[in-house]
Amino acid sequence: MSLTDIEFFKGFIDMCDKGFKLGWHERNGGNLSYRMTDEDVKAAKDYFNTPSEWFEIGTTVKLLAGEFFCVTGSGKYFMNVKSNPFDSLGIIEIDENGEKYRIHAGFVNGGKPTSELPSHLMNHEVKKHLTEGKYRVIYHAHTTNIIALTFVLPLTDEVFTRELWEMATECPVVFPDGVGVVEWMVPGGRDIAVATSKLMEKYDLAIWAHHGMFAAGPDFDTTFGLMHTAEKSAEILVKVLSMGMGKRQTISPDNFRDLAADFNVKLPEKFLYEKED
Ligand code: 2HA
Ligand code: ZN
Repeated sequence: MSLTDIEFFKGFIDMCDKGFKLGWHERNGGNLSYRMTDEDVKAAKDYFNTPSEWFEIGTTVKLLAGEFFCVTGSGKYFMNVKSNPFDSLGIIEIDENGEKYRIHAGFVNGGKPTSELPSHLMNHEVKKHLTEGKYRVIYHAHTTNIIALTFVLPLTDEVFTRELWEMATECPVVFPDGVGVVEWMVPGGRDIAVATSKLMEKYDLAIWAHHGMFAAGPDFDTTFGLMHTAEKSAEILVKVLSMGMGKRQTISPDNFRDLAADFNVKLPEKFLYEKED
């Protein structure tokens, strides 16, 4: 037996591999974190090493004190997660003040958690609070078509949400709250983490202009599916725009209202604005 026989660890590796195969993780691009359940910790504990010293997170996440996370490593490649998980991934524990972490497993060659750890943990903190502990996964990917769109569309929640919704009927059902947008910022630090976690109070998806996307969800499949759905929609929009003729027809605000009624979802009216031709 090893960590790789435990369900959450298998699911984590599998998700990294799926993202890599879709082309979202060039080199060391992207990162993933999972907030472990008590059962996960119990099962994984047998394979823990002597813990490392405590390191600063770079922000405070009081609500996550004492929690354990599985996270991808800084500078590690998603391409290698499946073949070399213990080099690419690690399990960390947050201290009692929510300010430091220590490593219990993985990162066998002296690695450390993703450079985006502050964003991951601040997003986890928001989602843990708002979903009463239901959400456990935060995923950052360099989704090609979403990134391309951040060069041509206005960087507003309203425009990105509406355009993505229009490109695939399932989108308003999959992300009825919409998607938030952070204008370009230096990655890896607390400022971008604060901006992203603010958006996570309203949405499960946040776009980082000219960089990628963050998705949040209760489990691996739902979170990956959300990223995949938004990126697929962005791909359709890139194709539509590339044809150079504009849209001849599309899904109208009233169509969305009908869909919302039938599918029992609430679509905020701020995304159903009238457009000028
Ligand atoms: O881990 O994706 O945003 C590399 C990145 C930084
Ligand atoms: Zn990135």
